[in-house]
Amino acid sequence: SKYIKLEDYKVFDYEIPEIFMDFVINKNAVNVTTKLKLVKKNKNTKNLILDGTDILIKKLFIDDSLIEKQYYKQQKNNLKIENIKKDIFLLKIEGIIKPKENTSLLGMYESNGIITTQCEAEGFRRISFHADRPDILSKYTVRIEADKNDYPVLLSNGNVLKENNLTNNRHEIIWEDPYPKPSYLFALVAGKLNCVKDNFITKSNKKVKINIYVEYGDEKYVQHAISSLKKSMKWDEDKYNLEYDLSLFNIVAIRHFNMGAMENKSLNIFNSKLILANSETTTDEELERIEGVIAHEYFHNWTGNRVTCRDWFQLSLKEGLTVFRDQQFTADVHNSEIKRLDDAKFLRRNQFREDSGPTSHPVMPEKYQEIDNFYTTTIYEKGSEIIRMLNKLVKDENFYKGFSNYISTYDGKAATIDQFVDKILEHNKEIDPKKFKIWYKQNGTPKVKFKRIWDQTDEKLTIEASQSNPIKKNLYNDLPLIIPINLAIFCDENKTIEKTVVLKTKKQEFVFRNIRSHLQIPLVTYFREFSSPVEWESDTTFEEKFLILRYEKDFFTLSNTVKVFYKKIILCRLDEKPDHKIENKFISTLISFIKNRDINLSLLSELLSIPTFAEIESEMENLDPLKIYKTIDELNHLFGTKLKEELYFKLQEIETSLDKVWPEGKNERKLIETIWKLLLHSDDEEIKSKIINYVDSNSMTLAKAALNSFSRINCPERKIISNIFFNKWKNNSVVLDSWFSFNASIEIDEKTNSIEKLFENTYFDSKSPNTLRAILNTFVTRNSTFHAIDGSGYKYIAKKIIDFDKLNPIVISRFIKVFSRYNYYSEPYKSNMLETIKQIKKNKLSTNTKEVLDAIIE
Ligand code: HT7
Ligand code: ZN
Repeated sequence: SKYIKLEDYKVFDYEIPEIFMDFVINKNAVNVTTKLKLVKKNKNTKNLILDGTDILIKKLFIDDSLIEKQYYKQQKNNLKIENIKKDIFLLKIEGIIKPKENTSLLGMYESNGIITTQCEAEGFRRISFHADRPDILSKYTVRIEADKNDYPVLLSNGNVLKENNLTNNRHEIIWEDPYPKPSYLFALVAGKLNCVKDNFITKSNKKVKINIYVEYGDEKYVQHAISSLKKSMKWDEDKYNLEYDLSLFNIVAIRHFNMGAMENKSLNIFNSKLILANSETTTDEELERIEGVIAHEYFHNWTGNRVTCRDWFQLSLKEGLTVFRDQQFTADVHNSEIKRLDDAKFLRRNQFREDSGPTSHPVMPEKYQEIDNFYTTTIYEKGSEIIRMLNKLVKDENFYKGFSNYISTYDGKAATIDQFVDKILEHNKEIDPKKFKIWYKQNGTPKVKFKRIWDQTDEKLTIEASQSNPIKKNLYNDLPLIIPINLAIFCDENKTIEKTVVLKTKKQEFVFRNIRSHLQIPLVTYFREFSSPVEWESDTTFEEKFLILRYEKDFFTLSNTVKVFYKKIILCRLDEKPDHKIENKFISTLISFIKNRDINLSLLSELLSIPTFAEIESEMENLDPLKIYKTIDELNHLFGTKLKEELYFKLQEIETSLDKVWPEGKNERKLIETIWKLLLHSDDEEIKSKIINYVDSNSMTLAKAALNSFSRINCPERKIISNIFFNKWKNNSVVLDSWFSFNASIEIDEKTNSIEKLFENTYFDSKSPNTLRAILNTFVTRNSTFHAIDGSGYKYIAKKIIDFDKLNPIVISRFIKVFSRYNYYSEPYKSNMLETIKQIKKNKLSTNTKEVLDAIIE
């Protein structure tokens, strides 16, 4: 079968305790000589099959004797050696690879003259032959040799053992990594890079050298990355008692990179946009994200590297856990309530969308074709939510004890999700590990229903809860999950009872006694702090929801309730039946939020933000996209007009804080973006001239806020500010991507495809996934011409998909999910989309993209 299945897992026939690699970098190719120390474990085999793709074999040796050609067979993706008599031997493979010809950004490739590697998940096999699976852990020694002018910097994992000058202006360096690691954590970088140095003293007083390598000229942008790294190192010591284990930590910034970053042992490689940052070039949100990703990759040193995954079905063991840790970190160093709100929003918008569509899968999938397609928000963010629930269920003391136990038990080994959960639940009597693990096997978003039964005389409130899963195909989906529910019972304005209850069966009753309430029926809010990754339904009326907006303090619940109102208002308008009563009352509530001087301004910005098309799209059925865009524009206009006075007042109040240095002033800057957008949509000319001045601001947050607030405002000023931004930033490729994105959002008219000229722009770099994503993702989520009624937008994007899939399958197989909800669209959009998908399918596509397409139309 074309699927790799979890149930087929078998240990490999050999162990590879040591690897010696020799890289000779020449002009057009790299000679790679690998010596694998092989120890046979399966006495019944005489064969050895290693993975390997696009490697030219020059010679093979076993213990220095040449293997004649008839004893080995090279196929497209592997190498088979037969009749091996020895149990322990050294296999030497001399191969040649061509990084300059590699556009996939996997294995070894070149980016702006710099040679770099990306081995996760299965890229190592494009560098050398290997079992290339995460349960083979080896000690690596690596020699790199290259021309001194072209490649002055030569990096790999671990410590430098030796450095020498050679003849012909060449040099060599030998790296040794003392910690056994799987092949996906191997890395090599060679090129002209400048190094910014710093250091960190660990809690046991060890000095760790920090070196950040960037292209010449970019040195001035690395201070944020350095301070983020040092914060992360300290936090991991304080929170998890985990100390860095080597005396050198390198980070390299690379322009052409498929994902955010990679946690290679002691040599993290980052997409430049996640290293090069300061408040002049980077928004507040990006600064926080960069800090979070640097932390994430650093935290992998223990959760992923020292304890790794047995197989790729366990991917969430390292990714879910490390996301959980980076979310905790950001919550600790910034505002935990806002962070929770942001994480819940992200999950609901992205993971719920994925889980209700054709590519829905469990956090521990049962099968896959291309593992690269499984670096999903389900594995990462839902994986993190599951660990958050575990933490909540066993409480902090047990959680951290279990965690430490997990680390010490599996240090230097490859582990499974089962083993992790067992360690956390080891000393717990209330939670059955077997039942909890169902979270990893179900797909789809579980749904919980609540009903209140109020007995005023007995002062007894009963809450009936039931759970179900909308997806029936997966047999595990019929089993009940263990669901922690944070709830609040509001008896009146001043009396609130907060509780965590645990739903363990399909139906359950929770009884609360001695409830004295003046309300007709006590008001209950569920899943406060978004305590479980589920959807829910309750008997709360809209009248009561207005009360929630008065009584609640929990940021998530407030923002969720506001979202319910926006959705209701949008739905009524889509039905051509605007509910003016609710609209007016809701607007009055928003006014009281604006007038509340104590409210967190980031939260206020959240409450005042009308949902975007992408948010609505992920939650609706029978979608009419053009109508949705129109309704959202109308609402921005209406709310901007009705809230004008209060918004102007708030604007004045916060303007003095705009110049503060991040993280100071970030809430004010976030709010100003929301206010600008609303006011601009209310046809306010005064605000227009005010905003334009900020496009040139020395705060990128304000500059981009100014630029983006014009995205859907068709006026001559839009072109002017776009030009100002372009001319200022055209030589900074990281910043310029925002300009590409802004322009991809602009609708000229319903027929004109405004974005083709972006691909023709001299500054467009077709090899840069960042730019490609900036244009494509924005066009499909923020530009309604994508949904042109004649299907031309879909056809246009189809062509881009086919072209770019040849260059970079990882980027395209992710992007193609834009068509995954075609079934939720109304006609003619649905048929147009389906037709487009079928047309795309007729082309020769990468296996990555094909697997996703097959899921979309079975
Ligand atoms: N662990 C890293 C994943 C990753 C990746 C996966 C497939 C292809 C390219 C990739 N680059 C990085 C990043 C992380 O989650 O930390
Ligand atoms: Zn990760």
